Amino acid sequence: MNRSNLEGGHMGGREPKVVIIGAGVAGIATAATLREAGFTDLTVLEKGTDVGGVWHWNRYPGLTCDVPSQMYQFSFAPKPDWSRVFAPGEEIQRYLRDVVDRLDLARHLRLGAEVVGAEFTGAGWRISVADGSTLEADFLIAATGVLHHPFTPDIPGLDTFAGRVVHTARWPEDVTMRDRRIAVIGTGSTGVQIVSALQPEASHLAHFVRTPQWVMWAPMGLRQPAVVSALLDKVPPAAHRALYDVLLWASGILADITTRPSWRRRLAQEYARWCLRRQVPEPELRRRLTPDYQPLCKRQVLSNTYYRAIRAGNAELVEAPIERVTPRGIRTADGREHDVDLIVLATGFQAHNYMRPMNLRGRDGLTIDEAWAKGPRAYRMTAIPGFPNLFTVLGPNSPTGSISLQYSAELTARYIARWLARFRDRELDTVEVTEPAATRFNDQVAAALGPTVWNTGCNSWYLTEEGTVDLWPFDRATMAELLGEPDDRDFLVRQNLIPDRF
Ligand code: N01
Repeated sequence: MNRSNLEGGHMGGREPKVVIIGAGVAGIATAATLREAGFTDLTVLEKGTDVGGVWHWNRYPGLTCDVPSQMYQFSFAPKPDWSRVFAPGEEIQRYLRDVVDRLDLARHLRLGAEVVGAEFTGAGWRISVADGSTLEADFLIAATGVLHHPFTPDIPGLDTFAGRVVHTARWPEDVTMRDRRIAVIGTGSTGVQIVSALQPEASHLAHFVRTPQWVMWAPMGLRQPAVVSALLDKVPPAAHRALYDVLLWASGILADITTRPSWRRRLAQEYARWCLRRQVPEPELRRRLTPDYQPLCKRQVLSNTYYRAIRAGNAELVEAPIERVTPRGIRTADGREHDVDLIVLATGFQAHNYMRPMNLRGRDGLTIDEAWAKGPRAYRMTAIPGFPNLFTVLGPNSPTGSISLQYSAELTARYIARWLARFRDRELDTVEVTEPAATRFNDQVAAALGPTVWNTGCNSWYLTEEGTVDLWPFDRATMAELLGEPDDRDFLVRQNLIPDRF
């Protein structure tokens, strides 16, 4: 297939019917990219009441993106006037909504449509929605995200608590924080942000930290200067693109320091240690806040407020293991009772579920649970043996810790568009990655994960239940190469299954 097939002009072609599941960053990137490539028969099914995915569901106080805003946007939809260098969650959700409206993607969108099942029919997909409706599609694209299913820990007695228990990813509007005794459990990016936000209001805040985190200082509250917004507003699209490319290139530093050991990694790690020394002068508290694993091993937490918050007079760090929740609060293994009015679970997500618990059945009735019995895996993040005409965007091994998500999603969508173009040109009816190709890719990933910092002995949400790191261990150039022109040798490409519809 040549590139021109991709770029519209499909005289006499057969338009593929495409269903995309999810209208978060991945789903919006996919819909926009496919539209740009000339595909029009798209339906985006989103279970939420609005677009945005994680940015729609997460509304907890203090929610801020820890990726600079100028990087946390689509290449095709630059926003010149972000309010801050690190944008608040609400502004990102508004941006995503705005992109959908501006690009007229809303006409493809069905909100409140939760996909409960999808079955490969031999030539395409039959998709079942919770409201009882079904859709037929030639291709199914799962853009269901990573930080999707909140994780609620199985703490004994949690259901006996007399006050309120709130998960950060399902924050209710009517919760009172002022002058309350608040317990926050968990110290990932979310826990650190919400402790900083709630501490000034709470009468007392107890932060339950099972494993301390390295917290790097970054100017999270810094406003984007008006002059920058004005300048960006005036630059032509080509200049925006150039700026985006420069930022992408600069962000390669993150892939570099995380994927292989070097003096650059050591320097970044030394910075994390320095931040702790500098911001926590009290030796005893500093000792308690010092992790026993390398900085960058878990998803790095950035904050300019956490250490100040935890040192405040009304805040307390609790490292004693939680024994149980009682009607009055939390009892720890050292026998202490912590009386609280509100328990906040900042305990993260079941990050490796992807499209599960949806009932997904591929060729010969193979379920996704069977296919992933040994953990989630996909060829180049996007294709799964046994699941023809199905692709994932930001699927297994996506770079949630090193490369721009938007970039990765757009690149994957362009890769998928190449297959769709071949369907349109009647070069294929179904396409399925082979088992050996997927195994080969997974072996390459496993070997490349060896020297990554994520593999240096910490427990993090990057690890699957099987203990493997579910991340992209290569650099961006490798990603661009692997998601360039599809390699037919890795696929079963079948033709003449579908009678002409036109
Ligand atoms: O979740 P996490 P998160 N008892 O999995 C603890 C993104 N994000 O929501 O380390 C006690 O990192 C657990 O303890 P331990 C970002 O990618 C982005 O904070 O397992 N504690 C840990 O401390 C981030 O990495 C932004 O010992 C329990 C915490 O819960 C990802 O979301 C903002 C426990 C979970 O931390 C997830 O972050 C916010 C138990 N039984 C989040 N069970 C941006 O700015 C779990 N924990 C883009």
